[in-house]
Amino acid sequence: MNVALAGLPLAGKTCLFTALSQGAVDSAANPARPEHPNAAMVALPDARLDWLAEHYGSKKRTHVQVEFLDLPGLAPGRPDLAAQNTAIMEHLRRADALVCVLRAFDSPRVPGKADPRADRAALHAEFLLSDLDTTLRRIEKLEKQVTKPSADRDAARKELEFLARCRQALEAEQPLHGLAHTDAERAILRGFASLTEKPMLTVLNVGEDHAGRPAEAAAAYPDLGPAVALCASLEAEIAQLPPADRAPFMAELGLDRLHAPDVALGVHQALDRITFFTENEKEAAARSLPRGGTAVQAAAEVHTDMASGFVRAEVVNFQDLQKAGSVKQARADGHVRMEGRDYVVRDGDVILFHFTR
Ligand SMILES: Nc1nc2c(ncn2[C@@H]2O[C@H](COP(=O)(O)OP(=O)(O)OP(=O)(O)O)[C@@H](O)[C@H]2O)c(=O)[nH]1
Ligand SMILES: [Mg+2]
Repeated sequence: MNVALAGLPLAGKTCLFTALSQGAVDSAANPARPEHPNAAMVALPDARLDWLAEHYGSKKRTHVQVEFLDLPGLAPGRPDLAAQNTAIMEHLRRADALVCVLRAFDSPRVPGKADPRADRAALHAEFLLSDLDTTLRRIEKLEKQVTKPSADRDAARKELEFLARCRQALEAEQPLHGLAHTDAERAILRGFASLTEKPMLTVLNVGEDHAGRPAEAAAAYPDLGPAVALCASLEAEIAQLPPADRAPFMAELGLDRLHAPDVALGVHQALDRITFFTENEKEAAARSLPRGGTAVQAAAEVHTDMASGFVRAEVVNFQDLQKAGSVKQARADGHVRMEGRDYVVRDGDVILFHFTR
C-alpha cells in the first residue's frame, strides 16, 4: 500500500510526513524532489495487536505498514512549473491512495490567508483535468482502432462506451470514484491510473494555537466532509522527541493524543481494507486484507506456502477472544470455528492457518 501526500506548496505536507514517520527521513537535508519523493513506512497503531502480543508474550509485534510519499506541492496555473507538476502527478497516479493536505492555518512563514475550500477545489480541478485529458486521448486512440477489423474490436467498443460515461462525469466535475461497476471497467480505470478514482483522505492542517483542539478549527469547514484535523508542525516536533519526553510537551499544548496516526488509519479505511491477526509466542502480527477477502487470500498475505497448502483456518474474532480471556475459554464458549478456504475474513479475526507443505 502506498499513499502520496498531495497539496499546494507550503500546505504542511512535509510536516505531516515527519509526524507520520517520526522523523525517519531528514527532510531538511533531503527535501522531496519532483523526480525523487521521500518515502517512509508507517506502522498502523492497533490496540488489539498490543493486547494479543502482551497476552501471548510474543517476542515480536508486526504492525500493518503503509508507505507514505512526500512530494513537493502542486502549483496549478503555473506554466513555468508545468514539468514539475507533470512529474508530481505521475507519482500521484502510481499511488494506491491520496491524502490531500489543506492549509487551515495562518502563519507569517506562509504568504496569504488560509483558504482550504479554495485549495481543495484547485487540487480537485487539477485531478479532474488530468483524468479528462487521459480519457480523451484514450478515446481518440480507440476510435481509430474500431474502424479497422481486429480481434479485440468488441472489447474496444465496450471500453469506448465506458469511457464516454467517464468523460461525461469528468466534464460535469464528478470524480470517477465509484463509476466502475464491473471488473472489466475497474481494470480500465486501473489501466490509466485515474486520479479521481483513487481513495482520498482530506487532512486539515490547523494552526499551532489549535494544536490541542484541532476538531474545533475543523468545525469551521463542515462542507469539506470527513477530514482528519491536526497541527502538523507541532505533531512533527513531538513525534521526533523520545517517547518519554513527549507527555510534558503535549500537556502544555492541551494535546491528549497525537492525531497523525489517524491519517494512516483513515487511509487504510478509505482503501476499504480490514485487519486480521496471526499469533504465536514468536510473533503477533496484524495483517491487511481487502474487504471481502477470503481465508485462502489471507493465508497468501502471510506466506505463499500457507495459501498453496491451505487446509483450513481456525478463526476466533478478537472481541470474543478478549471477552473470553484465552483461546481455551473462547473454544469452550464455542467462539473458535473451523473455516474453509472461501470463508470471508472479518475485521479483527485472529486466524491460525492449518496447511501442508
Ligand atoms: N502554524 C502552522 N504552521 C505550519 C503547520 N504545518 C506547517 N507549517 C509551516 O508551514 C511551512 C511549510 O510547511 P511544510 O511542511 O514544509 O509544507 P509543504 O507542504 O511540505 O511545502 P512544500 O513541500 O514546499 O510544498 C513551514 O514553515 C511549517 O513550519 C501548522 O500546522 N501550523
Ligand atoms: Mg514539503
